[in-house]
Amino acid sequence: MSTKSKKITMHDVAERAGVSYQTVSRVLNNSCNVSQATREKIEKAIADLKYVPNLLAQQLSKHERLLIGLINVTYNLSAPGDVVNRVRYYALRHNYELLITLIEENSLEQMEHAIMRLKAQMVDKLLINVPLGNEVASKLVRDNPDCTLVFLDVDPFCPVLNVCFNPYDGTVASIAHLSDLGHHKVALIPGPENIVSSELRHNSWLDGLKSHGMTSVACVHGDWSSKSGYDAMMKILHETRDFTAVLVGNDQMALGAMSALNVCGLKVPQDISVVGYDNTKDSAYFNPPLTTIDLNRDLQCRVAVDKLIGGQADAVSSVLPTSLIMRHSCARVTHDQYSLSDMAAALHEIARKLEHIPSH
Ligand code: IPT
Repeated sequence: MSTKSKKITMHDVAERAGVSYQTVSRVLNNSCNVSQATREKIEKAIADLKYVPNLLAQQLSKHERLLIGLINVTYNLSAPGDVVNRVRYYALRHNYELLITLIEENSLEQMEHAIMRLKAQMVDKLLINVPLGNEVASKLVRDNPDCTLVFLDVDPFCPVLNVCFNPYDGTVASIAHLSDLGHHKVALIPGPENIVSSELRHNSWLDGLKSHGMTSVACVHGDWSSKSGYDAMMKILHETRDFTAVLVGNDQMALGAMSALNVCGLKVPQDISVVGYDNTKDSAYFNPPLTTIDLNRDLQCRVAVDKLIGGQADAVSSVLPTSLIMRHSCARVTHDQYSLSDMAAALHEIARKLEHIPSH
């Protein structure tokens, strides 16, 4: 025997309140031709019976779909999880429900499948927080003219409608900061290869280092996770110790990198300075609190949801700035941090200058 009780319908509510089915329907649709007394009777019947209105049926009858679809990479990383929470918050503020589809791998096939599943649930407004190259993103837009697609993880200058960050502002500020503190040689731990945001951050480091006359002495990619940051830092330390700072592609990898430095007896920031990327909430509580690049994800999600439900008037991409947040993981270079080769070069330079001083 089934233990499930019978599903309560609008007919049950009407019977309990002693009104017609149409009157219940008018109350559920917020129509104004119902007296206050009748409305209260119906609301009481709904509460007594614990009736749950069928949102989908209501929306279908009004030919409106208050649904946003979000296709997200699996959120065991902190930034994608943050996006889900914030998109949900802004969707609900506009009375939209959120349907989430997670994908494991950013392939065209998985994307097409995810879009199809959401379309099958009558969703025609989609946010896509999956790293995609220009070609795949443009193909998805071409193949889905019946949907509005807003992308959160593509090149900000890609021709599809997107709300993305320009990593250059933050990077330039972080490299200028390290240069002011006397750093010349750095190690790099970028995110995964062939991922747009990771490559943009990496390229912006290389440009920034070049313009400040600094050099990258080692580079090992991670996969955004703390473990990969730890492994990459260990690998770098086995190759060389001829650097005074590390630029890391996100805060989670920076956490792992700081742990590896610590295990190897190097103190942050006295021996090695570290800069992260993301300004995730936790980074303020790392030991030491992490200097990082802020991506205003709240703004990104608010603007993206507005664009998605705002219609054609808002159909222009927004490039959001990134900025440096200075905490305590960077310090001025001291002389005992110089490597033997740096010291030899400095002595050589002093000797050269002394040779030119006329003797009396
Ligand atoms: C990007 C994060 O900065 C990074 O830490 C990682 O979580 C990655 O997402 C996962 O895809 S943010 C992205 C919108 C550029």
